[in-house]
Amino acid sequence: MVPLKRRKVNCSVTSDSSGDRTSKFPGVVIYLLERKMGASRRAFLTRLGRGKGFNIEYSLSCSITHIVSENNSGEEVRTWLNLQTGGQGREGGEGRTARPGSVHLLDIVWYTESMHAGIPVIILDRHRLQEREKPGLELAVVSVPSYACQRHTPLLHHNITLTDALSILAENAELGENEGRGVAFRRAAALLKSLPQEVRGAEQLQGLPCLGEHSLRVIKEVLEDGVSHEVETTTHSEQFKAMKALTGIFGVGAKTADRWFREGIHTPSDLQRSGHTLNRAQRAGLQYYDELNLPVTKSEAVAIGQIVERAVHAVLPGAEITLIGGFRRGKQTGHDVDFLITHPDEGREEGLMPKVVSWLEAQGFLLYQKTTGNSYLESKEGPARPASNMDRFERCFSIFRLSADTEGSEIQTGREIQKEKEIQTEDGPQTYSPTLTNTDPHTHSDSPHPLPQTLVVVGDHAQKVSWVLGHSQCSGPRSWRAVRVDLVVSPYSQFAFALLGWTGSKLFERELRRWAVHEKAMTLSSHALYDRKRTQYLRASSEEEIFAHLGLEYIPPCDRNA
Ligand code: 8GT
Ligand code: MN
Repeated sequence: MVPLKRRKVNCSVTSDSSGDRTSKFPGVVIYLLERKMGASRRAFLTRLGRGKGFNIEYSLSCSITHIVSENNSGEEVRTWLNLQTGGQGREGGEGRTARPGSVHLLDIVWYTESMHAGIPVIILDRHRLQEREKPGLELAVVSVPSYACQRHTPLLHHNITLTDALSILAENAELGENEGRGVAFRRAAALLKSLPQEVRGAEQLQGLPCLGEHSLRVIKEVLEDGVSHEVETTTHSEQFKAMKALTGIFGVGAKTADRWFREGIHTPSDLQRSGHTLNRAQRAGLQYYDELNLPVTKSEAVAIGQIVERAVHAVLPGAEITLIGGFRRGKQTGHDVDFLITHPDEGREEGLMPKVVSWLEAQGFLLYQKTTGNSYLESKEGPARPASNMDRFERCFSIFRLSADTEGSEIQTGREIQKEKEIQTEDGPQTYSPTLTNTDPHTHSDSPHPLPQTLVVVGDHAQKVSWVLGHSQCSGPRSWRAVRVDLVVSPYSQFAFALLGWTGSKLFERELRRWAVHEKAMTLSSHALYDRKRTQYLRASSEEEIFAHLGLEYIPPCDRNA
């Protein structure tokens, strides 16, 4: 409440004031709220009060000091007051309305006790209007830390409708290459994901960090109307739809998509017809467009993991393979599958990727791959290098060819697969030769060439796959699908940093780096942690140690879904 002395004294009174000069209690100007009280009771109580020397006004004015109501919650009275005062009330100036927040909002109990006592009684807590609790709406949120890396953010949370709305606006900002705006929406969404309960009213958000003006506006709109006008407009906009469709092509970023959009290309089919020269990644992206936009299931990820394990162990026994990215955070589906590979004898991992890729290619598992070498040199790059998402590990961006066993959903073991191959390949395993023509992105995927009946999983993918591009060449359900797979090789000494950096979520990682720089004067990357004050690298062999170096509580992967 604004202290009385700060309030203007000379504002005009518009009421039928009973003449406060005769009031026995200057400084106490009462307004009885008719809402729920009724006109006749209000008139009776007014007469009663005035008879006892109280100043009771019939109209709202800036001189009102006490608003008394019956059967209303504080929230209801504030809402009502806001409506009367055009949203914020005015103090002084035209001086016609009370200013919400600057008066005592009191229950009728205070009034009747004052009548009884013949003087305005001291205001106690029980006299103040209570906030009505909506069922199950106790606000358990006391304080929420402002960095997402300080919070537990589970996969399943309570505010899906709100976070979906904010995510669309974030995505739209990112597609428009407005990174700052995108991050602001992502931070707001991440905050909502970390709340222990559903937000049902904007008043619950008071005092929470990360909620900018724009995000709050969207949240309020969704809470009140069920939808946000801006979100609706965005999702229906041609540009947003086209940008999503075009960046959904593997190898196509926002810049390229925007250029194409301006040329009138809105869909992958438009692009295919346009005759644009595409790079190798984009050609593969276009060819497997529909499949790569189908979510990858956990069982498919596990199946791919088995293939990767076989490949890696075939060329470097003892190497360790870890499923990273969203699946490590507990997601049941993903847009790709990410693996981190290392070997306990540091140095043994060098040059591993080309060998793994050769093995996979020879077995017909790869539809596309691009390998980049390790370009990280700690001494040269570490401290000087800004915190960044991009790292320099030996890395392979690929598209796997995952076979589906339409008969069942059992994932076969390596030995079973080998056995199956022996049975199915007439000439036995020695002469077995996967059809490499299938790895050429120019050929269509349902090539009649014999394919290795290698793995694996499945379920109903074969039925679900209905790729638009090249559809005419498909003659029925296919026994395999294309899956985006990222392989990363890390030296053992950097493994914990790589694991932390590649587990995500992207926002969680960004927040970790922001925390490191701003709160700890440290630089964190997927390779190392550098302490700028002590001018030294901080070693770690586990994620727990990195959190400890950063002065953060350890957050397990399943709670990094910011
Ligand atoms: P998903 O289910 O959509 O695949 O979700 P995800 O698994 O969380 O996302 P992702 O795009 O596959 O990225 C996995 C994690 O690797 C992210 O947290 C990302 O920040 C991290 N990451 C790095 N370095 C790089 C990099 O150079 N490129 C990409 N794309 N991600 C990187 O640490
Ligand atoms: Mn991923």
